[in-house]
Amino acid sequence: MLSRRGFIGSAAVLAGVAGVSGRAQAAAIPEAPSMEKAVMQPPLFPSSGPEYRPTVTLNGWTLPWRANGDWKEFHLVAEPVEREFSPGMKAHLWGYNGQSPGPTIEGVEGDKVRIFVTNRLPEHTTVHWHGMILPNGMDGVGGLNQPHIPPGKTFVYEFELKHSGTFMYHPHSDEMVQMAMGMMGMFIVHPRDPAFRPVDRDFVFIMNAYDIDPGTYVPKVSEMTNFSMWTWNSRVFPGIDPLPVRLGDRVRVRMGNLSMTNHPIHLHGHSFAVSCTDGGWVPESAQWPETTIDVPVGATRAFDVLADNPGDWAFHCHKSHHTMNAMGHDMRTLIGVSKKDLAKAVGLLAPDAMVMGSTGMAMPEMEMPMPDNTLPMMTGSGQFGPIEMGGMFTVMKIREDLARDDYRDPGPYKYPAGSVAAEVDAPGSEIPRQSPATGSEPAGKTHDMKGMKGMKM
Ligand SMILES: [Cu+2]
Repeated sequence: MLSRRGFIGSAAVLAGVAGVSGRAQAAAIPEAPSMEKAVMQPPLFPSSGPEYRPTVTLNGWTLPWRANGDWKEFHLVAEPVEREFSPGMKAHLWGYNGQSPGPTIEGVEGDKVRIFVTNRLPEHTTVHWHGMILPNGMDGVGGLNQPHIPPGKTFVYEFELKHSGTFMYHPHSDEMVQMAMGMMGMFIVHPRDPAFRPVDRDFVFIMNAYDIDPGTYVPKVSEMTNFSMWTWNSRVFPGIDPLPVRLGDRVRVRMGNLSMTNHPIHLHGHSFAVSCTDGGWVPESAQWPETTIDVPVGATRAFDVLADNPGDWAFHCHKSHHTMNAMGHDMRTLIGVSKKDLAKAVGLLAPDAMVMGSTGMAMPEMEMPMPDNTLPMMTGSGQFGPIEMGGMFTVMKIREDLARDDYRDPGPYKYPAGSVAAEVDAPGSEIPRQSPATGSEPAGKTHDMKGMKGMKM
């Protein structure tokens, strides 16, 4: 829920604003709301100005603004925050207004925005508005375009939202550390014409990765490749909100990527088209059908999809290591190794060790004991058993009976009778195998198709 920090003192107003904007100098700084919960907040419908259909942010919220003359004023506070990745693990990060990532900023093409940035970090920072067409002195590269914002000070950015689209914000100041600590957010600019490619639901999230050792709380900021937590909005499955969607809705999903690698994001059961990048809207004549869209590092992608297929549809990064939580990447592959001999040999060296993984790593109904403050490598359960996922995974839940603008989790999908893959009576032991010696089919009985008796529910 929102809490109010109250107003920043007038000394900070004068110290931060002087020399940057004469127009803002006399005005009080708007209050900086803060978010305590890591749960998707309802869309923030505009109370004045041009109409638009607001976005919702997975496990996040939209930053409220106030009108001041013909300006929209926002207040970001850069500060240390505690973020729950998923129940059972919290991280000590840096973020904005109580959470990492920061709140989504929403405006409308043609708006004039004034964004106050207060620095409550132990070191200097700046904010860069990724993808925006703006005056050079508002671009936020510390040292190049502006002085860094010292700890305790407030700076103000003023620019016009020249074009609509899907943008981001992040520091351009000790960038490696500050982004590895979680400082980032999305910036959505709605078209001025509400009839331009309208959608019924508009979801937003940003991707990042963290390297946090089990039992610890602070990311290792110098890590470049070997991350343990692959997050959407600094959350991992099963802590990532589902995307509740009404059957027949036109849905837009907007994604930013400020991790150190690309993410091929895949939606099951549908075909979609990329509608927007951080460079602008993709002309309809240039779109092609996809089920996976690669989101490069330092880029945004939005896709539009007609939700015409009811059910619980997996929605995830297709790099399979990115749908895992903390795991050791130096594990040996034990598939096919006889566990009996191995267990005997390992037992001589380490009597308490447990040998596993010789038939794969699925762990039905079982999770290993763990140190404090970490998460199982794969976890989560659905109505049919363990889901065996982690990291960048959630579910788009398409339902006929959802109300417009209802974003509550509708629970598990009720499958029509006879529509779920199910076991058949088949003599599994008699399935013919390729002969390793000759490479040919063994002589004798072939698979008995008469054993199949149709699907059961
Ligand atoms: Cu990925």
